Amino acid sequence: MNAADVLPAQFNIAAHLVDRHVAEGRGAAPAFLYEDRTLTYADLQELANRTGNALLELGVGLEDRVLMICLDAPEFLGTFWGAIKMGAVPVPVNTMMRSADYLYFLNDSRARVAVVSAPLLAEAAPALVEAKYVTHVLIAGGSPGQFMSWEDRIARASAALEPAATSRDDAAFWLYSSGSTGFPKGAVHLQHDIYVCCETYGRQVLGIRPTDRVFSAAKLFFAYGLGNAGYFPLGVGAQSVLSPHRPTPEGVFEIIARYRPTIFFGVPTLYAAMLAVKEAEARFDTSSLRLCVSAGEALPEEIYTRWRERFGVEIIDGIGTTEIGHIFSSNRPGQARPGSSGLPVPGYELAIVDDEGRPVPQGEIGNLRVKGDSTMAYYWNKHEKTKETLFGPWIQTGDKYYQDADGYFWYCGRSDDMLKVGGIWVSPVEVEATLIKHPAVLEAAVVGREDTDRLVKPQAFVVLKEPWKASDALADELKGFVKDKIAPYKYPRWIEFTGELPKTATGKIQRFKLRA
Ligand code: 3UK
Repeated sequence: MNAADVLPAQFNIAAHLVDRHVAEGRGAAPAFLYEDRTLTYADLQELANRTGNALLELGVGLEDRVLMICLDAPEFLGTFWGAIKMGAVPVPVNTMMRSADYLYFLNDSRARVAVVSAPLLAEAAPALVEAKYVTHVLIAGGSPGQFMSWEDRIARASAALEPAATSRDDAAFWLYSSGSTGFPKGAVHLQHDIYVCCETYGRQVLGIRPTDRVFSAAKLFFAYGLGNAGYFPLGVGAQSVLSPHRPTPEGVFEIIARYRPTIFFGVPTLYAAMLAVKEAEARFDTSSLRLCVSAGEALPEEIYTRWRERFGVEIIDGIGTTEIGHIFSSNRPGQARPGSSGLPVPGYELAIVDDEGRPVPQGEIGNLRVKGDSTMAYYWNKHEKTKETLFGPWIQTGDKYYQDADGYFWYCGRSDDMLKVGGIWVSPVEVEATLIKHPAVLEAAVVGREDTDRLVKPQAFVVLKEPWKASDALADELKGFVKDKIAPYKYPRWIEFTGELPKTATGKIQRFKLRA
């Protein structure tokens, strides 16, 4: 699908996904269920308009970035759609990050305004104060401290806002994507990208319809969650359940039983944890579900099978990336090939190529390339990374894949050292760099190791300095040390003390030897 063939030159995705429903008479229909509140499509429009006007009053203009450190809560909806509607560029970031990460996002994006959920303020505050380009900070859902209250500002702003006359190819939003080395890269997405995801995966694989109610355990700041809970429902006028809380297995079952969604989105680690809840099928009513979806990392066949046996509903696994926006290859309901990433989503083409970019014969492993019109325009201020990633209309994902004789795509690992842990990127290099800050650690190497559910978690090999001695207590201390310094989900689940690390002649750690 090419947006240029189906969309007018002037196009604003917020007008399309929010205003259109109100204009067509669906203003009273529920859009979001949040805690005990229901936000109708008219409420959503008012929230976006007020937030858009509040941003305009603070001097935000066309193309200016607005950094969002937001929970899945009304401030996320108002800021994301309000900013896009007035032609600014919202940049939602991972809410589990640390102050140093937020400072990087603020300075790299040069955001003029930041919107922050109050529970995240303690971690974000030092970065908000230090950031070079931020002029105003809005705090939502609690005491604003030294900053401004988001609620106050939007209450005083006008409820009427005309959409900016953006082009279908204007920047609409960014999402940061981390790599094995270097800082995260801002993937610049255009006004038409969300439209393409809605019309391809949303309509043609999920078959999402107005009567659906979705719940995504993956939060809105992930590309996966943003599509699942943020824009697929808006594409067709359906409903979405939002929760600001960390998705624990029991908590997720409770939300499913209470709000009765028809589609549930999770990641393999969560499905495994939910399967470990004893007698869940008797304790929680999951009968509302017509479909479950998994992405972020490959779904082991065992989890697919056990879930279907216990809950009577299928999990369809699909692969997406932040750069492509959402899922571009997926299993189809009723035709899943468990363990595979399914077939190309209509609107996308997939190719498997060698290191020179030549197609490999069917059945051979190579580099996955994808062509589709939801792909980012480029990485912000990272020209070299952009050139390594984009090849005309094609993008190389960094994944190794092969295609079987029936056309199904099978994941075979990464071409870099990056790990997917609970569906979220972890760079071994960052964990190693943190470990060696501990006084006991001389050298460290981090690799992925499969747990009992066949899901990858970080494992660290550590060489100690004299006179430190290996012990369980020291291993626990090192795990705690990492959790304390960087985003906690990155900590090594196992620590192996060793005398030396395998290295190349030039001193580079040979992670593949440790994996073996
Ligand atoms: C890996 C998978 C095997 C793969 C995402 C759905 O995960 C998403 O985006 P990210 O940018 O990571 C992308 C990378 O994750 N991966 C994702 N899904 C699968 N590997 N099977 C899968 N089903 O390495 C890919 O390159 O965090 C997922 C929708 C939107 C997304 N952005």
